[in-house]
Amino acid sequence: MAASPEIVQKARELRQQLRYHNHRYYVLDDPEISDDGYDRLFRELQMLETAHPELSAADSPTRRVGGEPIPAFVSVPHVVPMLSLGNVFSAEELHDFERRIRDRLPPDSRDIEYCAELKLDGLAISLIYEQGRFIYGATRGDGTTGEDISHNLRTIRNLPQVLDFTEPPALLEVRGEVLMPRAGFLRLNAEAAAKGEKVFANPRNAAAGSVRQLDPAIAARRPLAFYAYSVVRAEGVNLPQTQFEVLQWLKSGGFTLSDEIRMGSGLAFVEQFYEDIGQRREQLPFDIDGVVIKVNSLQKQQQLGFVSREPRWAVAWKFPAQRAVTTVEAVDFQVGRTGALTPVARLRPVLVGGVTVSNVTLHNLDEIRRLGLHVGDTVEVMRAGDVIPKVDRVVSSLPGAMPVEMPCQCPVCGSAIVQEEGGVVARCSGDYTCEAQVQRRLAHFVSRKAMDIDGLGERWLVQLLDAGLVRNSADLYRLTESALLEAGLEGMGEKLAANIVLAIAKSRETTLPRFLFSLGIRGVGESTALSLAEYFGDIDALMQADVEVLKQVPDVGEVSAAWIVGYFSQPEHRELIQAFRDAGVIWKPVERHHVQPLAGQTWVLTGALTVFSRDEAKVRLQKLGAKVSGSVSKKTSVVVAGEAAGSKLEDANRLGVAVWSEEQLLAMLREQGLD
Ligand code: 5U1
Repeated sequence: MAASPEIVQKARELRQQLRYHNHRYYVLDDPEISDDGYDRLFRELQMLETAHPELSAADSPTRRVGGEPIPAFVSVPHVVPMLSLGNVFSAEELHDFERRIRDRLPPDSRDIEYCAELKLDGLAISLIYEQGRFIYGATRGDGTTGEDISHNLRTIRNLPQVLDFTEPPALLEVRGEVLMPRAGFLRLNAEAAAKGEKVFANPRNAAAGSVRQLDPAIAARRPLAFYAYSVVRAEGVNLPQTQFEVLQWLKSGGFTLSDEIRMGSGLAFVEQFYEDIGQRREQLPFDIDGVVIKVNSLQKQQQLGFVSREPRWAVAWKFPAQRAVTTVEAVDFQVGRTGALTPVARLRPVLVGGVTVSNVTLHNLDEIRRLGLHVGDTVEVMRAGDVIPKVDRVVSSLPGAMPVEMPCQCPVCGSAIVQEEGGVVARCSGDYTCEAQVQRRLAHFVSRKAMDIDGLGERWLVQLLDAGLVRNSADLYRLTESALLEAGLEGMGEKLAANIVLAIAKSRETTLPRFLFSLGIRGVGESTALSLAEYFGDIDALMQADVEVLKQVPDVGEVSAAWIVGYFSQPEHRELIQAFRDAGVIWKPVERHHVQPLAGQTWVLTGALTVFSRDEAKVRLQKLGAKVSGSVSKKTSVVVAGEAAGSKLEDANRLGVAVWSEEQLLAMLREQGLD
């Protein structure tokens, strides 16, 4: 039976009430009704929607409990790249920022109006709406491609599923931050601790961990909130002319904004905002790590444009690093996947900016010498925003404090330690007999940029190794659900086992660059793996290459060429590659640039580029056969001069070398299909 107008109205009211109480609970952490009261409203709406399915709107709060788990994350390209923000750390640097803006704007527009916002310490995401309906949302990823996390975003209570505009834009792309308000984070951690589960280090990690779940039911239980901060695409609507007004427009469409958004002219206004927020930072409902200052006029923003993947018209003014003093109780040595030993200071636990810090990496012996650090020293630890905490300085040493010595034997396997690279790097010689190296290699193999096997964290890898189910990465492809279940691994269940086996199976079809990177060959990072794949086209040719041939590959020098040859000359590595093939690991043919229109040419990149970083432009030029050099000579074919190009541009002009703008470079790359 169709719902009567009264029932339709009742359902609408219930939805509005539930949205309001969600906002009070999850965003403001200031609930007005009891949990029971909320449940009653929720059940009443659920009953109406069950009796009258036509009432069950896609944006109903009853839909926010999480749907089916997804099998894996899907990559989505960002039509407008997700850029990062430049940082300033002082009023002087802020003045430099404004000076750079003034130099680029016409003299009649010198009085700059700013929109001042909070720098939220969450996870940047992008949301797409069509005709006012939420279609999908993605993480930032590398700025060009992110991951579709729509299934989790649909569970966030204050993220609008349907926009409140009477005439919604045909297309709208909104950017903002997913975060976990502090109160919800403390509650979540208290519940986890009571159950003996792992707690999150800080709200940012908790938010990031929640939206990167395959199962949306998990995100639905986490107190997440979304705060919008910009519109990057809007079709079928006339946007207001300023950032401040755009934000108010977003609010009218149903998005949550922080209450701390101000508009004003001149740097005195900005400095006042920074001081004010800095003083009230602890009272805000969520963590922030600074303020964001944006030129308010969208027209001026357009005039100013971008440089080195950062807008010229906006900057983050970060709060100073937070500091605390504690003592070094011990210095241990961790063994990495290539055997390198990293000293780690074990500290008396101390709170630094809301996070308990008890271990910090000391990187290498040089760093220990630079700090003059001993066991037992009192040290100052600092942490800036999401930056990993570090020991900043030694405050005092006790007389006779123990100097830190590099061990002679591996702390894990007992093999001899060898000193390399001028005594800075110490390495365990145990190789495959060292459990730590084997475990770290496996962790690298499954990691996102390598074979991207989701759900196989260190917790499982340790257990798989301990149970003897795997000895190397190829063994992963022999794992079965029954083997995982029968091995009695702690916390393993049928669903998890099925997910792990599925994720491993999915990774079988990969690309050659990913596969080469996943092998963990010394000197073969992501970009070298790509260069090797493109140069050789298949792994057999690479395995046969000698040092001289390898040196021809862009990015490969004498030392890494020797490491690559060394790797493939070991029989166990050749057997490993065969084991992958036997297990059905395959890669698509590599798109090789057979036609190398720039072969024989030498290019120089100088100044800042706006669309690609210099490294990205370099890889593309190399694909087209060019050699990319750091200095200009008569033999240079082209100098690409970006923003603020200096002496190299002068050299090019003096020597009569062709000078290209970034636009010319982009047009050429576009023609070659490399944009
Ligand atoms: N409030 C705010 N945070 N935030 C972060 N605005 C803002 N804008 C950003 C970022 C990364 O970027 C655009 C200006 C590019």
